[in-house]
Amino acid sequence: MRVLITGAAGGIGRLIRSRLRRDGRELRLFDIATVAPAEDGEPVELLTGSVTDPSAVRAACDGVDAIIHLGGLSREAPWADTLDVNVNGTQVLLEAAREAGVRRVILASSNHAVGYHPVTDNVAADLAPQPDTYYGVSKAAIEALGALYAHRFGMDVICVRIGMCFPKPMGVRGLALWLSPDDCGRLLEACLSAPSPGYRLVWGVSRNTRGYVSLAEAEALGYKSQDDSEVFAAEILASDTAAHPENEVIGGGFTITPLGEANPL
Ligand code: 15L
Repeated sequence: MRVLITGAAGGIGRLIRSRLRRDGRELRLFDIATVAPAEDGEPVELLTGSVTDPSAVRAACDGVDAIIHLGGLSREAPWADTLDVNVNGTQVLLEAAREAGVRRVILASSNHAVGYHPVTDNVAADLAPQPDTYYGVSKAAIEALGALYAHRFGMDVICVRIGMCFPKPMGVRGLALWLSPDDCGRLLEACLSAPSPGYRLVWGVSRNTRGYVSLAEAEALGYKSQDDSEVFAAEILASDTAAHPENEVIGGGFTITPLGEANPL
């Protein structure tokens, strides 16, 4: 089985590379930036290119069984860039996947597609978009493109509204939204292997004690989280003591970042 990972040089791409290693699986790693070279015997193929370049993306999709599309801007940026890289880039990817006969595509969406939703218990994964930034708008558009390709062409498209995937959660908000790197690997495995999922929208988070989004939709695909941010709670609560009124909505700090300007994490 060959799996294409776009954005393989990015934060999540680097975290999942070793975690998705399986006998009989080859990873094709695609990025505009340099991807770390293969380790001894590591079954990977490295391709350089932009997600907005149709011929490079078509070549990347050739002979592929499934795609994990992480490529794109991962935070707020000027509208023209966001539209081009995230929205146009995803259309280019889905169209190339369709042409190449790739049956399954996993799209990296984000909590910022619904960043203005208030923090309430058990927030469902299929919540209508309430983006908090241009970046959030692009993620809502990515989900819509995925739905179009799934419904029109019968492709399996799973959009994962990722909370926050770093080695450790960042700040108090991260205690609720953390997706541990190991759980990210588990969730992507479930997305790759679930039988005939069609179009799905799921949250990508760990089973955090302080979590508030629903895991049920991801669990229906076979995901079983094994991690909980609570192990970092004491350390984070001691260092992040400021009041955070922005954290009353899911998107937190993104909701107060100026539109179109690069924001800190
Ligand atoms: C995201 O969607 C970003 O890609 C990531 O870098 C984090 O900033 C995360 O959201 C977050 O909500 O903190």
